[in-house]
Parts: sequence; structure tokens; C-alpha cells
Amino acid sequence: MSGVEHGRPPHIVVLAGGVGGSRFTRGLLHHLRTEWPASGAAGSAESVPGSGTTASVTVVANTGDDLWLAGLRVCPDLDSIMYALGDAADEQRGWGRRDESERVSAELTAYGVGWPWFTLGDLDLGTHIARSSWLRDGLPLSEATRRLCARWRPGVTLIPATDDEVPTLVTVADGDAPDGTRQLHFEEWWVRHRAALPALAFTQDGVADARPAPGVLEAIADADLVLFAPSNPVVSIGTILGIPGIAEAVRRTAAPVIAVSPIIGGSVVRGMADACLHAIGVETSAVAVAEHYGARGSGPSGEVHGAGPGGGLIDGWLVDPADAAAAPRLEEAGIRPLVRPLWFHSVEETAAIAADAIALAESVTAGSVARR
Ligand code: FO1
Repeated sequence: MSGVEHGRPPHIVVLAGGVGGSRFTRGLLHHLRTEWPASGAAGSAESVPGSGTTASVTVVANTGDDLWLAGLRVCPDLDSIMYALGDAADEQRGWGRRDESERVSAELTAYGVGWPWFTLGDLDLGTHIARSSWLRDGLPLSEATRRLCARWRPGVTLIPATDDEVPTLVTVADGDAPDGTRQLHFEEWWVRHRAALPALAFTQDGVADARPAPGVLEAIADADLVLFAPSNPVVSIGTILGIPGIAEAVRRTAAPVIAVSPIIGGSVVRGMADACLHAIGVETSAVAVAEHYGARGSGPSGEVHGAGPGGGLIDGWLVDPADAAAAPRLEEAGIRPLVRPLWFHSVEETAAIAADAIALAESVTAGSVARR
């Protein structure tokens, strides 16, 4: 890390959804392996087995996509990150396992069990069965995730935002319904309808009673840097921040908070975040999303400046040159912009983005992100 002086290896927390989150985190790890390599020599052991670096990364993952299907607990974003960092992912689809087959899924469809349009691959089912078995034994999702990661060694500490079930429900128009609307689980809206049904609202069902999973608040409070991956600001980053306590922890951490725009030139990098942003009245632009997250309160009373889910949350914002015109407006809003190419097609390109996010953090704190 290019800090003024190299302190101890940093602890970095990443808030992430599935596909964008796993690709960004893979780049971050690649960068940290060059800046903070773990060597066999004693004293510079890997922070997390398989990480290859003495720096440590905690990924807090969205669980709003999670659902019970065919009696199994399916956790799309946790699994996308685990498989991608564990080198087991189907890179084309961005979800599920490489070299997958679908024999059991065909049987489930023949029985009318599950969703025929939501494919549970044979290898992927192994993950869902193992997780469901541990959940049935009374273990929390965070422990089941730890056990799954013991096999895949993703090189990060992967923690669900919450151990509670808080499904994201999408409200859509329905002429046959008494009040003219109905609610779908996010995955039905996203996969069956390809987000083509205009979303009137997103609801985190049961969120008021949810708590952050063990370790989430501590990781954020103790972090040297908090990063928002270029994930969906509404149903991935937004749903993590919607878990009571997490937005507050982000606003109050001593660490710089840097976010990477998931919007480039007015269009979403991947997925259908524009359909989500429209539903909450946020323009699909890099500057609108930054203002949605809001500048972190820095006044004497820590007053909140932003209009985001928890008020002001970020200190810095990486925008693509296509959105460079937005930079002055961000600066005025109290968010330090960094203009740099954000399209990434290789782990090296993503690593360079992560390196710039760290450099921006250091400029925001006018010091080194390495542990002081
Ligand atoms: N996405 C699809 O477009 N089609 C599918 O059949 C599908 C199945 C599936 C099974 C397990 C899983 O973990 C993810 C799956 N996804 C599928 C992707 C999923 O919609 C996304 O990973 C996120 O939920 C949206 O970001």
C-alpha cells in the first residue's frame, strides 16, 4: 500500500452483493497479495487461510436474495462470492458452479417442486443441502457459511449481513389484486421476470427485528478501510445497510468509507440496477447514487448530510471518466471523487481499481490506510 509509512497490514471490510462484489473482491485480494504478500517465513503468515496476503479482508454479503426452495436454504450472493473467490464459479453465468449438471433439478421439475425457471445445479445442491442440514441442527447462517468456506478457502472472512431471514420483496402492479399490487420474492422478480415488471417498492421483510450477524459491527468498527463494492445500490448495498445497526456502524467508524460506482455513463455495469433505482426515485447516474449514499457526517455533532439509507455514509466515490462532469458536484456534496476507468475485464484491471480506492482512502484520511 502506498501509505506514507507501512504500518501493520490493514483490515479491510467490503460490503458486497453477488457478481460485482465477488469480482471486485477478487481484484482487491490480487492487489493486497502484491502489496502485502504472505511468505512462508514466520511472522508474515496469511491473515486468512488461502488469502496469500498478511492483510485481512472481511466481506459482509447481502442476504436479501436468500430463499427456501425445495426445502433448502439458497443464498445466492454468499455463494457467488464463495465460489468466485474459491475458484469454483461458473464465470459465464456469474452464479453457481463451474462444470455443473442439472439432473436433480430436472427431477424436481418433474415433481413440480421448486421453481422450474430457477435452476439448482447438482453440485450447487450439495452446498444448499449442507447449509440446510447445519441450519436444521440449529446453527446460524454465519456458522454454516464459515463451515462452507472452510472447504472453499475464499481468502476472506465471509459474513452474511444478518443471520435472520430478511427476504427482499418486490411490490409490482397487479390488476387482479384488491389494492392493485402484489409482492414477489426478489428472485422471482429478477430471474422469472428479468426485472421487467415495474417495481413499485422494495421491502426488507422482517428487517425491524433483524440484527447484524456476529462480527459485522466489530469488523466495521475495527476496519482500516470500508469499501462499498460496485454492487446494486438498492438490493445489495442498500439491503446490507438496511439491517439495523449497520448503516450506523458505517457512519461512525474511524475508517475511511470509499464506494465504487456501479453506474458508468448513466447505465449500470451489470444486472438491472436501473430498474431498482427507478423504484426508489434515484436517477441512474453515478452522481445520484453517490448522493443517495450521502456524504458522511463530519460536523462536530456528526450530523448527517446524505439522504441515503442511513444518512451520510461515504467519504469517497470512484467514478468512470464518462461521469467526470459529476466530480465538482460530488466535491460540493462533501464526497471526494476519484475519476478513473471503472470497466474491468481482468483481475489486474480490478486490482488497479481497488488500489485506487485505497489511495483515495489515504488521501481522504491524509495518511496511510495501513493499520496505525
Ligand atoms: N440466475 C438466473 O438468472 N437463473 C437461474 O436459474 C439462477 C439460479 C440460481 C441458483 C442458485 C443461486 O445461488 C443463484 C442463481 N441465480 C440464477 C442467480 C441469482 O439470481 C443471482 O445470483 C442474484 O440473486 C442476483 O444478483
